[in-house]
Amino acid sequence: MALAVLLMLFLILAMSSADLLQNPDFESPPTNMTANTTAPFLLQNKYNSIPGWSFNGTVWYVTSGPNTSLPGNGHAVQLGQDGKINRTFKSDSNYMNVLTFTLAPESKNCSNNFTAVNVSSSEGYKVFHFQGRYGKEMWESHAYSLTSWDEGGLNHLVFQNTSSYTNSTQMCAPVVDTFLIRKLGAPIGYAENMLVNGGSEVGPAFLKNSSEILLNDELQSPLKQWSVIGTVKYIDSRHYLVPEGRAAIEIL
Ligand SMILES: *[C@@H]1O[C@H](CO)[C@@H](O)[C@H](O)[C@H]1NC(C)=O
Ligand SMILES: *[C@@H]1O[C@H](CO)[C@@H](O)[C@H](O)[C@H]1NC(C)=O
Ligand SMILES: *[C@@H]1O[C@H](CO)[C@@H](O)[C@H](O)[C@H]1NC(C)=O
Ligand SMILES: *[C@@H]1O[C@H](CO)[C@@H](O)[C@H](O)[C@H]1NC(C)=O
Ligand SMILES: *[C@@H]1O[C@H](CO)[C@@H](O)[C@H](O)[C@H]1NC(C)=O
Ligand SMILES: *[C@@H]1O[C@H](CO)[C@@H](O)[C@H](O)[C@H]1NC(C)=O
Ligand SMILES: *[C@@H]1O[C@H](CO)[C@@H](O)[C@H](O)[C@H]1NC(C)=O
Ligand SMILES: *[C@@H]1O[C@H](CO)[C@@H](O)[C@H](O)[C@H]1NC(C)=O
Ligand SMILES: *[C@@H]1O[C@H](CO)[C@@H](O)[C@H](O)[C@H]1NC(C)=O
Ligand SMILES: *[C@@H]1O[C@H](CO)[C@@H](O)[C@H](O)[C@H]1NC(C)=O
Ligand SMILES: *[C@@H]1O[C@H](CO)[C@@H](O)[C@H](O)[C@H]1NC(C)=O
Ligand SMILES: [Ca+2]
Repeated sequence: MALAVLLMLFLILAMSSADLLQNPDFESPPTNMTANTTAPFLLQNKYNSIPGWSFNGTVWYVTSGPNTSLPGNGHAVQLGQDGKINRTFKSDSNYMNVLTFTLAPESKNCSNNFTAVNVSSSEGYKVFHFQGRYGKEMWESHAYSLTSWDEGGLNHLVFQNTSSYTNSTQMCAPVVDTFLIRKLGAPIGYAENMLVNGGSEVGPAFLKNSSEILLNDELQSPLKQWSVIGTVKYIDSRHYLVPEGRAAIEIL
């Protein structure tokens, strides 16, 4: 019995390597950007590229400031007209991969639903909106589950601007940052709880600076074994009082 418990713990530890991506947070600046260059900095194909990423359309390299709030004091990219960024990573077929990323509006004027990014992968896509009413920050963490991949285990992730331009006084191009991939192992069931992943421990990685991730409307949610109807917050025990373990769900 004790051995079985230890094995389960080992699985949980083995899965939590959170940085499978190179330059996941855009802190390695674009080539051809000197110390003198001021952000926002328009990226142009072939003159400058962001290590680890490809891009197309209008993409800006931005710095956290009064207009754009980011997790930490860092940098991010903003997807303008037809703007998209993409990258490839190798999935480990023994695990389900879950992506956590942050989404921010261009300015405070863009709160409700104007800011949207389409995240696509080998298996489909999902459009994420900045909801702007569940937290104190001007950015939100979202999660996307990756359950399949191409031959060779490759997953192609694409993030593109799908903000609809409904208000000409508002520029609502999405700002994205901080991509974490977490490999989810087998969920744990406790002897006294027949519900697999009943403790909701097996879910997306939290950002270093943030303790909540928004999950909405998904049959196969990033929270292993759970479907989500409506919007819920996945919260971390470091900043919230959770009944048990590492994480919990707050129904909104
Ligand atoms: C920064 O700009 C100044 C003046 O424009 C220039 O003299 C200097 O060489 C530049 N430094 C770098 C690192 O590009
Ligand atoms: C840097 O970008 C400018 C255009 O913005 C281009 O003329 C120049 O060749 C680029 N330099 C390098 C090293 O790519
Ligand atoms: C950028 O997008 C355009 C239009 O979709 C396409 O024709 C072009 O090949 C793309 N460029 C790259 C480098 O992917
Ligand atoms: C913030 O936004 C205002 C209005 O769009 C603009 O005038 C100002 O230059 C921006 N500031 C920075 C630091 O980007
Ligand atoms: C995130 O953490 C860094 C240092 O780890 C801190 O400087 C920054 O203010 C934090 N940002 C937020 C939004 O909490
Ligand atoms: C992307 O963002 C810009 C705002 O800068 C907007 O004009 C445009 O309609 C958005 N959508 C697409 C699909 O490019
Ligand atoms: C981005 O997508 C283009 C077109 O599909 C591809 O050629 C390129 O290798 C991709 N970039 C990365 C970093 O995966
Ligand atoms: C936000 O909207 C207000 C009022 O419409 C305007 O004065 C301000 O410049 C806008 N800010 C930005 C960053 O666009
Ligand atoms: C934003 O979108 C959600 C889901 O589509 C909807 O329930 C909500 O009412 C929208 N909020 C606003 C302010 O439009
Ligand atoms: C999202 O992106 C995928 C892949 O490019 C595309 O097939 C799909 O139509 C897009 N959906 C929306 C709503 O933009
Ligand atoms: C556009 O945004 C401004 C500033 O938030 C607001 O005053 C105005 O009513 C909006 N217009 C439309 C058509 O939504
Ligand atoms: Ca960053």
